Amino acid sequence: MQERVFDTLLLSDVHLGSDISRARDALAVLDSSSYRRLILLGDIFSDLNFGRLNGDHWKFLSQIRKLSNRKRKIEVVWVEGNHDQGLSQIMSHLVGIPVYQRYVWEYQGKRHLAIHGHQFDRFVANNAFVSRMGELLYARIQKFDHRNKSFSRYLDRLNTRWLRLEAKVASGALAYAKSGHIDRIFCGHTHLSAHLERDGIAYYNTGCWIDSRPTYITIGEEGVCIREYDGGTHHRYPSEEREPEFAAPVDLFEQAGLSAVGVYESIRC
Ligand SMILES: [Mn+2]
Repeated sequence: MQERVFDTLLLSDVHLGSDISRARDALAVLDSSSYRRLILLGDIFSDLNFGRLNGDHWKFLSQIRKLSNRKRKIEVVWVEGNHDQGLSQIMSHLVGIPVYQRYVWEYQGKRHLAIHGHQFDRFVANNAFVSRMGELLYARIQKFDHRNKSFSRYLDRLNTRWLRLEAKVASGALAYAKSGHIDRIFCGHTHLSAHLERDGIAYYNTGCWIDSRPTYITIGEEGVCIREYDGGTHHRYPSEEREPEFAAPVDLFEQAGLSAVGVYESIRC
């Protein structure tokens, strides 16, 4: 049987450098799937401290570098997340792949856009200080939660729920896609995989790799699939459709330095 080759595989929020990063499992997915394009959709790093990377984290980075070798004919793209910000120069040198603020491509006549999603999260965008405090607190709790990390994982879910990130990001992303003639928009950032459609535009969230249910997305002949990694067996994960709570105003994008007028093209960092 011929191996299935996806047009694109997307994953986000691996948080290399965090104790609960599932870098080894993410690497297993990269190694066991075939794809023409790989999009690392932001927050691949947890922070800028390279001293926190362990062996698995370095293996993940080194595999990304290998995949980007021209002989492999795979287009590898890094889309900057809020935790990756400022890493674009280092990444293009260390790993040898281009870093984008947003990335646009076409497949089967549909325009696809990949953007991390923090741009639609007003809490992060407008309260950088408060957000930083939350991160520091979370890092501290992680440090003291050695045993099985269950509390950190629980807190991670609770935290995103509490911020209502998912609804904000989904509704902001859908509005953003609409104003730029995009058919499918892909985000990370919320750590919760999701799929919803509005006005003929599809929003997908890639989820994360620091949780008990790590997920990634494939795009191919059969369409878009949110897949759950389960120790070697890759389950298709039923997508949940939820109504976004409110629409983000277009000037939010302007504030974030993302023009919401015209037909979107990719933006390099
Ligand atoms: Mn993020």
